[in-house]
Amino acid sequence: MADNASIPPAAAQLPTPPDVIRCAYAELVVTDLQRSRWFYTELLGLVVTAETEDALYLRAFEEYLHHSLVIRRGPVAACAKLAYRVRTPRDLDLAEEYYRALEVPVRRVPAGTTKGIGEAVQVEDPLGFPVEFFHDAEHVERFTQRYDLHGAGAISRLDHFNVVTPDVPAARRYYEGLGFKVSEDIADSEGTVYAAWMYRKPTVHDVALTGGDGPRMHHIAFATHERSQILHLCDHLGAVRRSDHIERGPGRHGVSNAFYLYLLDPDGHRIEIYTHDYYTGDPDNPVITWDVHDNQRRDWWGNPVVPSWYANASTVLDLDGDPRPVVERRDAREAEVTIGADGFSYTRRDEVEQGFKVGHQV
Ligand code: 4SX
Ligand code: FE2
Repeated sequence: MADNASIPPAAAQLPTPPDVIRCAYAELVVTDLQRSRWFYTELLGLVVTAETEDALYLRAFEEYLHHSLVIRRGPVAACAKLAYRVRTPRDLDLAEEYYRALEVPVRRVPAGTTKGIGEAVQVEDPLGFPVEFFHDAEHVERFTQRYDLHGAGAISRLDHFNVVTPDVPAARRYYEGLGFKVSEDIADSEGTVYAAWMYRKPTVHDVALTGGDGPRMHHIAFATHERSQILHLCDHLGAVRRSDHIERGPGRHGVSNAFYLYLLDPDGHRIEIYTHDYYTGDPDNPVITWDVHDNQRRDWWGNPVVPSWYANASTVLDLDGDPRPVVERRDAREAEVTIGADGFSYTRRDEVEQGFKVGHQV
């Protein structure tokens, strides 16, 4: 068999992709900057690197690039950008050529177009997301050992993006073309794929693909060092009677094995706090495929996923700042096949195979 037998012809004809290091920052549009300031700086404890009349540039305690999150005031809540860092300045040329070959909108912007970020290539990716590639960024103080500043819920760094897209296998092929590898996915025995987790840095993911109407942004995830920091965030929210910001968890994921919590910011943007996934950096890292009916896939303890987690996600903007229309998912939806009258899930597959009626109805 030829070496490239598994490469789809379209990908084989594309130029060399840029060398993506990792997911690096996101930009969210919020409708009330002061309300969001409380959530991101007082509750989550993110550090303010810079502030303008209409935007906050935030980083976590171990980050030394200018920001990992921009919160910008705007008329409608949305995700304005998902940014990846590339290895060298030359990778910006590769990014430009790559996306021109994909025939999607591409724009090269000078340094400083986003505060603290060098020259960049902005694209509307084939999945419809506003994506930026950059190499240079302003360095700021890394607060790793500023324990005097870390609260009990200290967040260390950005971990991943999660995007909603109708056709997960097509999105997976697009990201594989860009050099990402799959760590885990969720499928059924008929071959429908419901979600996939993909990485460049050696963790479970930089981006997760969630099957649904898209393009929409499902969540942005930040990492802590300890589970206790996630539990503290829950206690903090309870103490200020803002527990309604908690959407799902805390819990242990099946996929990724990470300990998690999903919060909703004041505009409903979903933020995950995540810790303790595993190393994936060897070239033969095994892919884990979960059965969509396995009731421990999304929560290792079998707790049900709340319907809003499947249903809701943030609008994304195009490069002109206009909301992107959404394309409907045509394949089966995970919530339908696992929840309610038409759905089922099990805890012990062998008992299901033997025909016992032990399926866990959630
Ligand atoms: O819900 S899942 O256990 O599938 C999951 C969701 C695993 C890892 C994640 O980062 C996530 O958002
Ligand atoms: Fe996540």
